[in-house]
Amino acid sequence: MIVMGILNVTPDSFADGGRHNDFDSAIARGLEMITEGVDIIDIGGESTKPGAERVPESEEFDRVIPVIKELAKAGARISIDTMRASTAKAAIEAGAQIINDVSGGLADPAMLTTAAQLDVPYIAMHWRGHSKDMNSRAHYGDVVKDVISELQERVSAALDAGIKKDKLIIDPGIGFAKDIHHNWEIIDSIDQFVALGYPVLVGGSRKRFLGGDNPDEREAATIELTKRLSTSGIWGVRVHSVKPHKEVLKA
Ligand code: PMM
Repeated sequence: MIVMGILNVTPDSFADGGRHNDFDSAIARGLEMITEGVDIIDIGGESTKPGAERVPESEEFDRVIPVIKELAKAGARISIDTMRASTAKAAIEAGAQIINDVSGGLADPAMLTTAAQLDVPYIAMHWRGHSKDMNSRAHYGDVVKDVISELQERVSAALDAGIKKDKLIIDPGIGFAKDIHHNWEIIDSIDQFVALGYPVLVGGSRKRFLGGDNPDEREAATIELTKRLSTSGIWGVRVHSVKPHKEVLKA
């Protein structure tokens, strides 16, 4: 199972603040993840936390592209966490190899065709709308069935746009338009997502459903989650801390 390390290049991600510091801190953390044995570094410039406002395209671009260039030079395998086709294209040209689109092609009508043209792996996550008001969309009949059926629609759209079947990765979108119970039901039924026949990525790291008021308090639960998922047949986990997850997977 692969470990995807999260590198959010957003002003609130690093304690010091300020553009130059963000760049330096991001590179330092990226290099650290490489020494920790990360398989993929997921670089994003737009927060998708519940309630988050959108970041202008130029701002997103300025945050991620220099970091991608630098870490690609260091030999990292990089995914670009973006909902924008333009950012995805620039990121791939700068050295990223995978597109991670939390909207599964819904946020930008050009995304799926762009991913098909670039011919790189494309991660399609289950998504019901932008973070600003996504919690109001957390209504399901049967959450597992509904999320699978909505993901299957995104898979069909991706294939129709020309993305090759062997380039598609799916993600149930833990925490995106889902309450605590929805998230746990999905984790409990993750085999049904694996059964769809595509590699499955799970991004539960430090999210609210793991309990605790502070994301840092959720680290132990995140590691337990990885342990539990390690026998589920999923392809990978998207996590903040790399080393403990690598260790759990080796054990
Ligand atoms: N979660 C976040 C951002 N990007 N990408 C994928 N594929 N799956 C996720 O669950 C996911 C993601 C938000 O989490 P963060 O704010 O901790 O990065």
